[in-house]
Amino acid sequence: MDTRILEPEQIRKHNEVFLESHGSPLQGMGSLTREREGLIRKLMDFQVAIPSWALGTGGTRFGRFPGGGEPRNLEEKISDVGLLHSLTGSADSISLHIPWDNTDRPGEMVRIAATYGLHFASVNSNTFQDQPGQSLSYKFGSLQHEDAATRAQAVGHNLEVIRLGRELGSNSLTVWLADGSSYPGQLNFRRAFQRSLESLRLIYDALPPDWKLFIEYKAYEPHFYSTTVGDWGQSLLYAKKLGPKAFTLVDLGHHLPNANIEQIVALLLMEGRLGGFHFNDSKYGDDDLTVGCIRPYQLFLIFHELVEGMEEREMNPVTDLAWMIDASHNLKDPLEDLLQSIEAIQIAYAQALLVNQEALGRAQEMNDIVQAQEILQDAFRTDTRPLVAEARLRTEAALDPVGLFRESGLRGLLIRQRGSGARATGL
Ligand SMILES: [Mn+2]
Repeated sequence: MDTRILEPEQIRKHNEVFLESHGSPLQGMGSLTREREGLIRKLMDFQVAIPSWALGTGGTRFGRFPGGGEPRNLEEKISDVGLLHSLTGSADSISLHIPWDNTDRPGEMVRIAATYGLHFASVNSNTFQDQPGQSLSYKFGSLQHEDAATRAQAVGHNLEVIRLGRELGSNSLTVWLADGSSYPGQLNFRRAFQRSLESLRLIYDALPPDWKLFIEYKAYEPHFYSTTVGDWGQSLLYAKKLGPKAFTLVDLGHHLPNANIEQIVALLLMEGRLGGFHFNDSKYGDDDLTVGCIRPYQLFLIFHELVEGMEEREMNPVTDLAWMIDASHNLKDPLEDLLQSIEAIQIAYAQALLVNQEALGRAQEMNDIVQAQEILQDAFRTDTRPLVAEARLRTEAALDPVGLFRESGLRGLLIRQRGSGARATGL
């Protein structure tokens, strides 16, 4: 196990120097109203799960350019998320992908995670690639496969993931299926759906009572003609047929271009079937770029629907939805990329909390479109970074996480500890 590579004392020193040169993050924002105090409290409470597969360099089908010092095993992945959590105060859990993160020492992993203040978020199954020694292939699908034995193998894997997840203290299973077809005529859509539903029902029935099943949809890729859970409608259909523990998971990059994701989110929340999120950003497809790097306004509009919809349903924003990042870093340092994503999520959340819901409701009743836009954009154009920084200061995290990561030479340290050729397991 890694020794802790960032001591609390280093963060305190960094914050002192920051405060000396920049002053309080809230300087210039006027006096703190009660509302803003409440908002800072909400930001302090808000936590995002870090995916284990995003701690190393991703790649494309054309190449991979790792930067060194990647976590070589689960302990080192936990250590990396611990580092992100101490820098931001907002990353208190890690989402595992099985079998990439398989462990025969789950109890020990729980203890190690706890030393960083972490727990295990949703566990992900993997039936989109064949593993060494696997008897039947998923080339033509897993839960939808024509062959009953292949379906049974895929179901069995999911049950195994639930079993491990229980030992890790997780309480949800995320299923993303690559199942689909690349050519017209390859598949009978209805039969593929029904076979998938039957398989999912076996998995659903094995869920512990307090668990949730997240059904993640994706429009295309790896298949290019049809996907068996292709959009939110299909995911919702599965969820409704399965029962109250099944939910739709929205990955921001899994839509066709220009889809109105905020409207999807609003309706799923209304139906009580929004389970959680995979945050990322994209220009064209499932680009898995840093959250908020391309469409920050869309991210804000999504958070606006979330905040409004969660209030309407009296939901707890910290516990009732699973907030996760799903990203792949081909160019940036994975940890710096994740720090930027966490910040972008907090900024958008804070902006959404600033929306004057009452005034917006009145403008909508009056068909005052101009005023509605004024209200939304007034919140979106508010610089919430000082509020987010203040929340970090109060949780003893770093005022400037990327700055501290760089000035402490943390990547260099990781490379010295783990080697320049260290390669994360997973994608
Ligand atoms: Mn995803």
